[in-house]
Amino acid sequence: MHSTVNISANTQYFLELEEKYGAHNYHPLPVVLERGEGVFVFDVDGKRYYDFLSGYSAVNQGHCHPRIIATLVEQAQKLTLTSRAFHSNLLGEYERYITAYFGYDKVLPMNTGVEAVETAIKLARHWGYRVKGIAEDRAKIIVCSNNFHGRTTGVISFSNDPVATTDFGPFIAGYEKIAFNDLAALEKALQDKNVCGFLFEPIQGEAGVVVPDEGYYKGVRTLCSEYNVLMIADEIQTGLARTGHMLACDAEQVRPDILVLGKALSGGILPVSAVLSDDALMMTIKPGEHGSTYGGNPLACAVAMTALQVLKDENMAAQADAMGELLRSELRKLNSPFIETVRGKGLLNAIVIKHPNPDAAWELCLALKENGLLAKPTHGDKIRFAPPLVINKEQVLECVRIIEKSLSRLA
Ligand code: IF1
Repeated sequence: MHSTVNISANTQYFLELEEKYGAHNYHPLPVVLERGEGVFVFDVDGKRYYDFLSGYSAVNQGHCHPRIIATLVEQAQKLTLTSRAFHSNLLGEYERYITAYFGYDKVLPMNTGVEAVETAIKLARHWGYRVKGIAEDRAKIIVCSNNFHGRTTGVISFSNDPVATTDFGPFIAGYEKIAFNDLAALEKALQDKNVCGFLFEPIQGEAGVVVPDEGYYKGVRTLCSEYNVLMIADEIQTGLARTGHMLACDAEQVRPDILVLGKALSGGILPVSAVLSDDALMMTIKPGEHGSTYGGNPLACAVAMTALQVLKDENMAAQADAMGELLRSELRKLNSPFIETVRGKGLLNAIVIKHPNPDAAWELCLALKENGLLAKPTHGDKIRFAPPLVINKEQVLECVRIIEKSLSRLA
């Protein structure tokens, strides 16, 4: 069942450059992309692919969305960076826009996702000491096993993935892991009065798109309120229309105390992340206690406003919901002996491959690539299917045909 991988000399040239000059901290598919448009990306030989990864959900709005690019170009010609030593005419506008959009008093702008997670942790600890009254250095944050929140030494301190942590210690104390989707475990952990926050992904992405039971978000909300602990939702991957709602927590009308956003906040154009909360929390942070050179830069502010507006104007949450339902039902109809599970919400989906060959998921992704669809395996046997939210019905059906054809290569 070996997929023949066609690699042109042109492609090979770029693969070798990266191999020779870049750190080997990734194992990408052998495809070299040079252009993107909507749901499609094009390689250096001009071959077109459906993008079923969307930059790990950063490109929800579709590649090179014309309105977002127009904003980028326009603002780039005016002003890109002031640092936070000075004000800009866009920061306040953006802050008003995004706080109204999500319904919070304040926002703290950062760049990458993991920086926003670090920010949320610092905010929760500050609140723990300055409002809740936890004794110095005793604050604790509850997290879930198999979490993925990024790759700083701080954030990997509470990872249980040996690949992410081995030989990167020593780690930071103050975290307790509980099972995901387990309200009893959460209530037990909340008995400790030093707990200031519960940090979780509404759907676990890296773990293989693990969707919790209905009622989990409501249960988390109730318990966090009852025990005076901050509910911290990392919606970096699940937010911004990806799961069929603007935020995954919206599915249960639940409002976290701290909302963490990234990825699609710029539509895949710049690293833009944000932490939102109300004054009681955010006002515990004083000048000099936190920040970032690029955080809240005018280019990011302009791009993020358009990226958010596009999500609403193009009804992307409803689109993700409808196309997700279609994709999952069509995949289930394939009745493939090699697909053990089809799961997900909206357009954040995964299949679990069942095959005697442990490399089957990788082989399938190579076959998908040959047939014009890009997806990447995770943890050996899972493949994420998360196209840009602008995908339409005919395209979903075409993609399912590509998947069906590629599955036949596993036989
Ligand atoms: C990579 C995974 C996805 C995230 C959540 C924070 C971050 C991420 C819920 C950090 C980042 C990425 C990073 C990317 C792979 C990817 C990923 F497979 F690793 F888990 F999407 F599912 N919180 N997720 O998912 O954001 O600092 O990267 O901007 O290559 O590491 P970042």
